[in-house]
Amino acid sequence: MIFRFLQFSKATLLAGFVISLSTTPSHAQDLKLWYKQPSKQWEDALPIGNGSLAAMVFGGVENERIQFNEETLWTGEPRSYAHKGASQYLAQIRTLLNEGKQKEAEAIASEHFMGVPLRQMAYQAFGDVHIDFPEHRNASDYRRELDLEKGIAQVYYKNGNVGFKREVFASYPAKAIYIKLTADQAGKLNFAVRMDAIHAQKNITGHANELTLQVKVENGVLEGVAKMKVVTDGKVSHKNGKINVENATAATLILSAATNYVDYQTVSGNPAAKSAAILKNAPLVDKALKEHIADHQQLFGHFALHLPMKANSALPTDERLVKFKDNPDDPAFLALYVQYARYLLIASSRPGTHAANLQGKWNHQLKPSWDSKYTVNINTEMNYWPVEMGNLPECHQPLFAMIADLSKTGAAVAKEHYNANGWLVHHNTDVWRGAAPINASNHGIWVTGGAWLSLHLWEHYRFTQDKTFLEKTAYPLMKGAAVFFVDFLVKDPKTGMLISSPSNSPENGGLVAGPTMDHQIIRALFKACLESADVLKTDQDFAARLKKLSLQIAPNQVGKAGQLQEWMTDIDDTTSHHRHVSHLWGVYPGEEITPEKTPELIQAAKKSLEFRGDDGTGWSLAWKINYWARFLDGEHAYTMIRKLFNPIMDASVKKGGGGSYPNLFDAHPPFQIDGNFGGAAGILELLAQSHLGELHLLPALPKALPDGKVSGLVARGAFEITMKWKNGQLQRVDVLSKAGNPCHVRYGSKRVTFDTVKGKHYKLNADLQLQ
Ligand code: FUC
Repeated sequence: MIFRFLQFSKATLLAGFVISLSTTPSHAQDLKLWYKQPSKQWEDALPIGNGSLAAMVFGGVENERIQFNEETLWTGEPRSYAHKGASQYLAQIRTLLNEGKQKEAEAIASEHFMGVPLRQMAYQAFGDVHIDFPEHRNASDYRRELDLEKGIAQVYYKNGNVGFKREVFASYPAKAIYIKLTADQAGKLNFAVRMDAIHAQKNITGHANELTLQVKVENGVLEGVAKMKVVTDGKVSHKNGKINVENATAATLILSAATNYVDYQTVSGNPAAKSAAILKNAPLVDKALKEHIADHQQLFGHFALHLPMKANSALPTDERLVKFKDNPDDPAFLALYVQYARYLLIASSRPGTHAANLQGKWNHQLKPSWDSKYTVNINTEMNYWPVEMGNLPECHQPLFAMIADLSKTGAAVAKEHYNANGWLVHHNTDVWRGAAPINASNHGIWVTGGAWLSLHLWEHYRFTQDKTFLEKTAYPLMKGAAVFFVDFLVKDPKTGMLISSPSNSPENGGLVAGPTMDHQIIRALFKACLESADVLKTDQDFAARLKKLSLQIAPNQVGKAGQLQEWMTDIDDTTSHHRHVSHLWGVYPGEEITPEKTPELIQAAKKSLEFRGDDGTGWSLAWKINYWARFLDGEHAYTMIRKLFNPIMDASVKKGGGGSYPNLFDAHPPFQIDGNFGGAAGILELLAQSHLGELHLLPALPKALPDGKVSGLVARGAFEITMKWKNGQLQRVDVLSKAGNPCHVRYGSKRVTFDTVKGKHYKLNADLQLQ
């Protein structure tokens, strides 16, 4: 059958095309990742996403591959992972730990205390779109790029004397992925398109200008349907699940995908109807592109960071990454890295979608590393570190929706495992909102996942000052998390202090009574609840109780090697280079250990970090950037940034320390997106810190960043900072007060305080004098 879908006037199309088909960067300060060759591996391909759909664009000449995901395609089924009757063993486990019988405690816990099943479920790749251009064997002037400002992946090249262009974007308003193909000479575009998947259970059908890919996961109840329609001015024919387009000037492929997942308890959705409805409602590409760019820029454009371009800044991104290793004088690369993280958040975490998982939403495997789920003993939280400072508070919303679900599944686990009120989450969760301990008792029993997540609600309030959010959403969830610890904390027979037992210092040292990190998190949660109760003028008795309990929780301790103790007893191995440095949580993202207020503890924390060393997995390096920023040591933070930017050009190499792949995805290795977000947060912490109730400007500026300008950087108290610095010195700053709070500003040893009116700007000079 032959169809003809007229969509464009050829004249307009060609005119627009010639201008944008350029093989050299228009100006290299552009917020673009760009390359002179197609992807050789998945970690070269460029990510796009609209929160629920994600895709990797490979940019091959003769064969384009667009590997895509839909966020709800996971293995498994709705279920509670709680272990019935586990709480009967709690006292015994605690006693064994008190008696120093760790192995026995772990053995009992393995048998009676772990989630059922023991492992959580896996996020799944969905499918691939393959576009074949068999005639394109003479490519020249090749360039592919990811335009962070517009949210579009593009490919340009010439085949003979005909220019070809591909624009690929994932639209949040249209809920679909668009692949627009154009030739700069009329009728020269010929290609075949098909869909495929790596699932054993799959079915590919087509008719007229549409293809349908159905998949079903191997181990679970979820199935997905992806649909693709071709809109073109060329001749369309369909055969054997493949669509051929001939003699076109332009063609757009519109892709939708959906599953039967409705929520963590419900799988009664109709994926075929959902994806058909998306396609039916999808606007034509010109309108969709316009709406997409507006939608993307309305978030992306809230923040800008300008750091100077240097000799290497104009290089393609992969070459620039390699060069950075020995010649890190490329400040603009840090700005690109921060903006890439913001781009990735917009692409993977939009209101109404799920929280960004271990790989954001980008996964090409059925057995991804760590199932590409949510590890909440660092990784999931790290994903959201730059979201408030980077002026993307909307992108925090999916995490809050997940926390709301977890407060329910976690309440069942609190009852079943600890006979406690409130809710908790252990070290992992998945799309089914598992909250019970998983994998192994020596690291799966870690009780402060929900508490740490809850602090994100508090941070959102601190940055936005949104009292309705605090009252309706944040405080009830935070309170539930705190209630759990009121019941759970137990007296340490040796010190008489309250401790968290059983738990562990994430993935280091096995099951213990009273890891330092837990106590820091619980104190922070109690403090957040106290302050919330104060703001909301509610729950005074509960607040008083938390205050009293806080003072009884085991404090931070300095050990014999001068280190901050990771546990209750002074047993830290000072030769260990373990990737987790969890006991420094109170330095970052916590704030109870600070240079001014607790100088001895900050010294001890630094000592601990020095013992651990500068190496680590991607996320570990990223966390260390933030630690050094909070130590106000910009030089050491910059050393860590260099390590995070360590080029890892071959993704099959899984050994060794972390770094960055050619597409700047963080390498654990393997790929894990947390480092992208943690690294960006660390760079922002060098420019401003606001956790201590004042806007501390340029608190840890490294020598490598002497000049720069930032705008739209958000600080707690709902202030938006625009500032410029030169030769390492602040030039001027403009503070926009979004909530009318009093403003305390600090720069070096200078400090100023002034009242503000909501919506007004306040300009200060380098001496912090109001202008
Ligand atoms: C924790 C870390 C690992 C990895 C995994 C996803 O288990 O210890 O390094 O990041 O999460």
